[in-house]
Amino acid sequence: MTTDCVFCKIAKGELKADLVYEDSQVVAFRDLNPQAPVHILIIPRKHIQSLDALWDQDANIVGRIATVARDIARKLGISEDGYRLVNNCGEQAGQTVLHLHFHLLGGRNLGWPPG
Ligand code: DGP
Repeated sequence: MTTDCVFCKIAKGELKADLVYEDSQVVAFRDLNPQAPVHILIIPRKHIQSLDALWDQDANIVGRIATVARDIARKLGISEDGYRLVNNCGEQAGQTVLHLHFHLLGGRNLGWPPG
């Protein structure tokens, strides 16, 4: 954990968030600034700065995040209509929080390509 990381604080319960799922590896919570009717952030508990900073030995966490996203999508009723799982990696991609996270977006038509 890095002491000034907001997502580490959420994972540790030190900062309030609207949690939708948690287990020993992963935490999922509603985005503070939702871009769709369903907008969930899914993060590893472990502090990993970005996808680019992911070590091969931690790669299983991305698979775990994908299966958690699938289950949350089903639970929140967006899996039939469709949803998007997005990672912003680095400054030009729009990453603002330097703790690996995937956005689960759904509940509306999502444009392509993204901006
Ligand atoms: P990104 O641009 O990919 O780094 O997305 C970061 C997202 O994190 C952004 O959509 C807003 C959200 N966010 C930032 N701080 C907080 C927070 O303290 N709580 C919650 N729930 N979401 C946050």
